[in-house]
Amino acid sequence: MSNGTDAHAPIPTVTSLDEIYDNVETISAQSGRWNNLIDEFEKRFGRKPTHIARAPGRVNLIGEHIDYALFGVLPAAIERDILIAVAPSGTSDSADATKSSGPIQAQNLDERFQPHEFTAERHDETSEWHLPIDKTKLAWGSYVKAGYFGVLNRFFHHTSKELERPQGVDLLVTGSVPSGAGLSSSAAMVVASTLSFLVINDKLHELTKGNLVELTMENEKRVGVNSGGMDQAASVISMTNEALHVTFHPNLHAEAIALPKSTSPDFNPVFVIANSLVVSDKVVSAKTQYNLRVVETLVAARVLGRSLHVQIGPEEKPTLKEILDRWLNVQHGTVLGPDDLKDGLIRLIRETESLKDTLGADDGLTLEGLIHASGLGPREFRDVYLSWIEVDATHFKLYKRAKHVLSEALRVLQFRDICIASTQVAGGESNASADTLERLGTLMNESHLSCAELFECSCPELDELTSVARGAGAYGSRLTGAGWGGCTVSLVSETNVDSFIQKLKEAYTPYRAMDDDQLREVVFATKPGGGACVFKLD
Ligand code: NG1
Repeated sequence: MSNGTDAHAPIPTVTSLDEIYDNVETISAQSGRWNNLIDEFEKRFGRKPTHIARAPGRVNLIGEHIDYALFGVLPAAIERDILIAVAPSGTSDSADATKSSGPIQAQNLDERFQPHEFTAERHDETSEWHLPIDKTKLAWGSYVKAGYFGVLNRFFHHTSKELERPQGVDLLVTGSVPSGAGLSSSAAMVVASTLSFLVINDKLHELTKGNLVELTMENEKRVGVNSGGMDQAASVISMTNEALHVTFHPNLHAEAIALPKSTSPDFNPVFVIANSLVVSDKVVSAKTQYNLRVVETLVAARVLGRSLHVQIGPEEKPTLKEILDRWLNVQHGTVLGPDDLKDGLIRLIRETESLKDTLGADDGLTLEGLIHASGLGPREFRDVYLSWIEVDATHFKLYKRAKHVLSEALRVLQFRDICIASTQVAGGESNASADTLERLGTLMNESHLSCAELFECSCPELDELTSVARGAGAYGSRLTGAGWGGCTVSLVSETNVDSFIQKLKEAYTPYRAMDDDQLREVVFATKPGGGACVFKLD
């Protein structure tokens, strides 16, 4: 792991845009946006911001819905980001200031998003902070609250310095990551808001990048989605021009993966993001989609493990990766290397096939069947698998979900291998070829099919857009992010990017009436950008 992707590295504080964006065109395109944010902050709050927290969105190149099963994923940060300008506004002036946090005034440059004002309360100095977040609605302020809540409970709890009082903060947000589009605007919001509260309370230096990933994962759960750590890791740890292979078990680890390059633009891969324009509201649909998949994969892990005589305590809910490690007798805390992991996955996929009926085959198990297959009593089952998360389903498709997760985890390792092999240079020449792009593209296509048919997280528009993309010359195309709407990512040769985008415009009905500016908003080439940081203003 290079230093830059080290989860133990400090969170960067920068003082100029060239420490964030790596080329002159991007810096000049971005500086207007940054200056506008500073001017608007001053107009609204009567003074300049002291800092701007920045967190990028991400595109997941491959590895969908496997982070919460603790298998590695391969995302990259994109240049689109969330910026939050902040300044302290003092501590609480209430009669008993230790029971109430400083006031937060959160505004958004986008007028569609209403301002929010709130403070957190607690019963006394030793109790948890109370800051209600409505999990049934999607409100941008919830992400701000989630960041604040995490910082309060981590740093202003009785176990830390009791007498310190959290600062109030004025903040102004602007974002270029579309929401509900699978580019992780939610994680970018939570990372940027967490950074804002950390910096204003002088706590930034107390966390490493890895700590920030963990804290923001916890914070995001408070909004109602039991996400894995992919988005937070990509937003925090990414490095310009490199994708990240993020692994979660036994510890969070990020390995920089250089994407293949070729001296010929014909074989230089470019990733193009295209928004299906179907908005997928993960929070609202969590019971029947995202959170249901979390439960299905966890129960699948228990049923598989039990059938393979893996030891599982009655109160545990191990993930598929943990079951695989136990089945392979990997010592606790030991990292299973990529080749052993691949072999293990291939074997476990075989076992999953032979246990197809036990896992509910294609139609799934009823709740009764699920409880029976788990080997737990009804009450125990509910306590372990259903008491902490709300789901709504008549059938639970353990076989399909497990098969997707295990085969997708294998594809991530194969994608990584191709990137590593093709970027190993001989005499300074990178050796990406048509074959490299075809092999990567095939894995992306297989990933999409698996998401659509086994994990059932696609939708007709994403299926259409990926198929149009293949017809328009992409080597591979797949949904990216949680799915059920949102974006696709396609692998295209550099030479063909413009004609590819033009062909999408002609073939995907919602794009036909768009002018060039509108189209640029929804279809764009991207290259890996840098991770989150705090910009310090004078
Ligand atoms: P997006 O695309 O941001 O909704 C979600 C999860 C990820 C991961 C992907 C599916 C959040 C914040 N992120 O991503 O952890 O599970 O779905 O691969 O919920």
